[in-house]
Amino acid sequence: MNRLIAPLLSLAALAATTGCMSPPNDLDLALTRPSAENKYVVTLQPPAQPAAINQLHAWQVKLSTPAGTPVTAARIRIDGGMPQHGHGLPTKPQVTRELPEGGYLIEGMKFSMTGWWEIKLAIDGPAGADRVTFNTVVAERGAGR
Ligand SMILES: [Cu+2]
Repeated sequence: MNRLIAPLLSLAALAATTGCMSPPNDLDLALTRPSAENKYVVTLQPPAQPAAINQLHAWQVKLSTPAGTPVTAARIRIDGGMPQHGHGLPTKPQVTRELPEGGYLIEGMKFSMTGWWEIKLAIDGPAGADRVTFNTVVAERGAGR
């Protein structure tokens, strides 16, 4: 193992425990990901306009098998929060409608502050239960990203 890694890791740990909580630089913001056990491929679709802080917004999920076949009639529970702050989502978003082609509408999403949020989906479908976590960075409105 490289001898440089240990000091670098402790520096990173120090940075994580001191006040400034900017999101990690290597945060994976991919919106299409395999689920943890590779049972599904999940695409998360943010609202077309980035939502303002403390405003409700709707997201969409597309669910398919690893081979690309749309997965319908799955149950999806939504959880999440801010790992750097130790709190969850301020609301309880839910899938309110199934859309064509393995799509699902999530309503009731809200971000109460800027920064790094995790969006966690627990999926129960034909291939069994699995889960996936997405990262999203909420910026001040108009600040980009
Ligand atoms: Cu927070």
